[in-house]
Amino acid sequence: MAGSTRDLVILVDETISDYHRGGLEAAGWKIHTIQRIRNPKAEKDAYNEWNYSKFRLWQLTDYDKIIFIDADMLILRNIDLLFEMPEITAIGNNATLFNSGVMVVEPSNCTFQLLMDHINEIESYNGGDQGYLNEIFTWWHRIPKHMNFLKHFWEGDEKEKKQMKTHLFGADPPILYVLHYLGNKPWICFRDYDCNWNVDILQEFASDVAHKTWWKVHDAMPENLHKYCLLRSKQKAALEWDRRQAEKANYTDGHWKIKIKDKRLKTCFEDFCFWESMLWHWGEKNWTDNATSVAPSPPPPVAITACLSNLCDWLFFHNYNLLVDDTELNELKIELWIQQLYQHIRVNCCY
Ligand SMILES: [Mn+2]
Repeated sequence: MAGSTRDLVILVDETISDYHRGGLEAAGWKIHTIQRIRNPKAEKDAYNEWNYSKFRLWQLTDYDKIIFIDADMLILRNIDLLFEMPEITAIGNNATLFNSGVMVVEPSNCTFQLLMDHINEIESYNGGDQGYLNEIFTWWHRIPKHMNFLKHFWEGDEKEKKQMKTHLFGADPPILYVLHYLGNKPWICFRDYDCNWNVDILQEFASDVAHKTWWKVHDAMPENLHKYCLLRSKQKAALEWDRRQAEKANYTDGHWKIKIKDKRLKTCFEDFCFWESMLWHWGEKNWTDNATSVAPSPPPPVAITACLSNLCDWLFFHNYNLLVDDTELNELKIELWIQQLYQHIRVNCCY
């Protein structure tokens, strides 16, 4: 955290496991458990269902002032100077709206109550906490973009602008104070390149230089923390899925051709490690274009033996993951899940 001398407090809800809390503690964070706050205007299980939990910041009244930071940022230079600024201090997204990724906040139960009182009536322009907070805090203090610099190339960015941004993403010693990783995050990609390259709608977020900057920080972390950055089997399959789509579309950046050397590809920490099986049916049909696509045909009738004794646990585990871990549930993920289930039956049931 770039030499901050202040308390590092992290708000976690009940969805964060003891294992991961342990990792956060080992990294120097004080764990503060909160009750989630549901956004009443969000769809069930949508990405923004619980993001009003951020309002809990105003209940941290042990502190006079907080610099709130999103979880998808690198703090490259000390930002303690922001403690001199009042609520709300933030960077501008445009002429009138602030970005809620970095904010100076002054905890107050009264303000918290104000936020909660209008939760059913105020409409957020983007469906998230940012839109809501911009309705409440219409008078705010603008700081330079370097305090929350978005890893993003806008469509209208000229070549020089792109070069300038790339220079900022990679500068050593750093020029930016905070780098905000929009799009796919480096820790859910392979080390070899920014996986935003493999998805056309995410390519505006792709920057190998910014990606490398994150990995430099990762490698400088104590070794015992690296295990918290391993990839789940499901994620490996999803990455390979995207790579194959990019190959099929023959994207000219050619990142999909890179042979992955990241050791995390071969490291597994889950019960289910055979992620390749999740892709067995890849290319047989196109899930996105064919709404009538069906699950692969079920295996022959199973001689029910020991396999079923842990099947319930397995089902519960994966179903739970699917609902709780995923920010968006789509056909592909459900399909992968069904394939995993069949794989489990093939491996563990004797028929
Ligand atoms: Mn963010």
